[in-house]
Amino acid sequence: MKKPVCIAVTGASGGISSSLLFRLAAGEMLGRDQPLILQLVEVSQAMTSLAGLALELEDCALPLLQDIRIFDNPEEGFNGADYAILIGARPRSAGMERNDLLTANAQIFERQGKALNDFASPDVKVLVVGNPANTNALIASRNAPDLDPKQFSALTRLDHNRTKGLVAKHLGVTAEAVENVIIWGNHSSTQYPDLNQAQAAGKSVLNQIDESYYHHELIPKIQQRGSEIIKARGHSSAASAAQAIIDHMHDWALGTQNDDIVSMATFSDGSYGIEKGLFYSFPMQCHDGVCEIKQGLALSEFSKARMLETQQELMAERASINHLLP
Ligand code: NAX
Repeated sequence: MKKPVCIAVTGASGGISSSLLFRLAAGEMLGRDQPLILQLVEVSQAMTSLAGLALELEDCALPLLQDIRIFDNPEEGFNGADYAILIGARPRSAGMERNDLLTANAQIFERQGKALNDFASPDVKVLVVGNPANTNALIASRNAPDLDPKQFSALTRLDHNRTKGLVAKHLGVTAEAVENVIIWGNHSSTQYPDLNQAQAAGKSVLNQIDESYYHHELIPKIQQRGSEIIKARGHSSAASAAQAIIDHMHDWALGTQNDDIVSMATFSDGSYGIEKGLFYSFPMQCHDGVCEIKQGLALSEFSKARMLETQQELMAERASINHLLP
């Protein structure tokens, strides 16, 4: 029997977590031979409902789940964490400006970054989901000076999976047959879904779809998919976000298959001319618990312009909270 790993999850009684936690505890993220301990973190007002969720998890009698611990603070919640999934964030309320939202979240992710630095495993792998996810990851990482920025990431796998699904539907193949799509940049409407490397059933996707459809319909559809879902169901994505979290952490921990590319927002080391230090979504490959940016991909002028646009948005986000960074 393997040694149990400790997984910390914030926002644990929210919409995404209600889809995520049962699957995670069943072994879908790290494999059905990996025992785990869940450390669930919420704000104090949500502790009663979190306690209820913990009872339900217990009642599943899942063979891998060794313990469930609940906390109203990240310092205890992150203690000894091998994995940290940061879902809880301040949502935008009526009348709140974009900068107010960034500042409110900066306070949350500053404290969580410090808590990870001081209490988590020195090898902790951190995924930020709560929006604005890329900039929240930047803030958490900057507040964790003892951890490598590469231990932090933000979720763009949902955008990646959406791209695969929409391309597959358009071409009449299964999503599994679509490989090597790339999301560049921010998890926002400026993200750039890039199909230049994409293959469907082994053939170039761009040779099979009309360029005008790709540029003028498919890209905006992927960029606006989150809003489309909110409009349709009255809540933001939950089950699909949970799936993306499982995929992201699974690939990080256990590796990407074959030569597949996945999308993750990671610390920019300047690859592809992207501003160093931003958390920017790149094409990634993972082996033995380490993810690296896939190098050497040719970029069209169209791609370069889109990549710059989403970089500029991330730089503006960083500028608005720069005074709060250590
Ligand atoms: P919910 O509002 O259902 O749940 C959020 C939970 O977080 C609440 O229970 C709240 O009490 C808790 N929380 C807030 N601040 C906290 C803190 N400081 N510590 C611990 N818990 C805290 O939202 P949900 O639908 O679960 O979405 C969560 C976040 O994910 C949102 O910011 C959302 O915008 C973001 N998303 C990001 C996605 C991505 O791809 N990066 C996709 C899905 C989602 O939209």
